[in-house]
Amino acid sequence: MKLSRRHFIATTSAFSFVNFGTLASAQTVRVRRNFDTLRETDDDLLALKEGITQMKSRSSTDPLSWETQRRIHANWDWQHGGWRFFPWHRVQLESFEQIIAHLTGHTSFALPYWDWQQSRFVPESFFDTASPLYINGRALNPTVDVSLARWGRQQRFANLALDSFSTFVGSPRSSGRVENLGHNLIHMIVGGAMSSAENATEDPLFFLHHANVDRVWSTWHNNSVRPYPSDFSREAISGFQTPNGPRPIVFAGQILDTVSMGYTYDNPYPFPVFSVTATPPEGKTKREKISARDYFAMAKIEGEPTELSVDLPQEAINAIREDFDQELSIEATGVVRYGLKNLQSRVMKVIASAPEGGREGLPAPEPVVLIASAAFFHTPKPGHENGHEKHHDLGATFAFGDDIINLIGLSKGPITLTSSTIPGRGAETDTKPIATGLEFTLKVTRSKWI
Ligand SMILES: [Cu+2]
Repeated sequence: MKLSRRHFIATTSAFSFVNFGTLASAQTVRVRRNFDTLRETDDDLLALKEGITQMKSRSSTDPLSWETQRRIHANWDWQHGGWRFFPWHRVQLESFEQIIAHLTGHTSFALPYWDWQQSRFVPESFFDTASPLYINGRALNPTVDVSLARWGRQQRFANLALDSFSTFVGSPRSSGRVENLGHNLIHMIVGGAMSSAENATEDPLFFLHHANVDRVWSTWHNNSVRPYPSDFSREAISGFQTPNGPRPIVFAGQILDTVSMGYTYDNPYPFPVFSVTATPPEGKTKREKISARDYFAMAKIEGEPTELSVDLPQEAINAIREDFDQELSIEATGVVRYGLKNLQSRVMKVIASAPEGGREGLPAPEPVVLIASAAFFHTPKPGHENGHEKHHDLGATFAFGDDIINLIGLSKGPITLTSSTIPGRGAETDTKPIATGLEFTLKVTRSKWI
């Protein structure tokens, strides 16, 4: 296995790491494979089942037990709702792999992944009640198509291959698209233990789901060089158990490439990529940027609202309506936030709409859904709501671009972003969570064909 240049950059960045602890050397790269391609007699599948059985038979206080896995994940360490999501779970899965390898003697064990983008259905063997992969209480059954969580259905969800760091990974305290749209929705659709952060790892499917999430990150990372903020690289991940005892601290910057953790994937994640290149007019070949302007706006909060609204800046809208052709492009990143109280089993949603309707007597254009993110978080323990690290709300990052130019161009009056929450299965319907933030940064770029 040849080390890529990226790998070299990633592991030799500006700050120094304490040590590489148990990180594997590049000579022993294991391959994580698609669960659907495994046969019943494959070593990885046999070891997975055998290892889970052994972990379950260990006492709950044993560091290598199944219950210890649950406790580690239940412990709030900002592993959800922010950019620690990817590195935290990467270390979690690799520690889990070490335990399975140790307990079963299958030292090259690589965790299979469940590709919910292509497979769409949970593999049948997870519903065999005699299998260690089974758990009672899931909401879905083998016939439920999880395509609801697929990104390929809408262009907005499918530009992941082009997404910036903040859109894809998120910020320290707001989740990115992969967590919102891929990860959270699958947790909710699978249901049962999977629907809460406290119990999720009790379902063996958790590990295969997260292996696919990890594969998505790996694919995005390998697609092109993307700068990671240095604060992200310095995120310290700890709290895991390995066969050799507690795992030493790992920094996110050390594990940007899976090879540094000793594994890779059989195939990259199949990003759906839409071509959005406009056709140039006769005789022109490319667009030249003339100017770009940034706008920032945030919703005013009064009292305890359950919905928030904020308008796109009128100046930006006017510019787009005047030049409703190919000369403008827009790009925006925003964050929506809600208090945790009553948020369980709800979906945070932001829509863009034109409340005054269509221009020149046209019907009002359809509102555009900018995000619909299932809330997946850790419930604060009673009495710990005001702990030193308060996590009283949950934020999700959303993005929009040229896809709402039609909404702007075909309507009159303001364009309003509105946040709300919609109840999912098992949600309280008479008590709504409190909105704590809605804001965005918008860049309008003017260009001409040359
Ligand atoms: Cu998790």
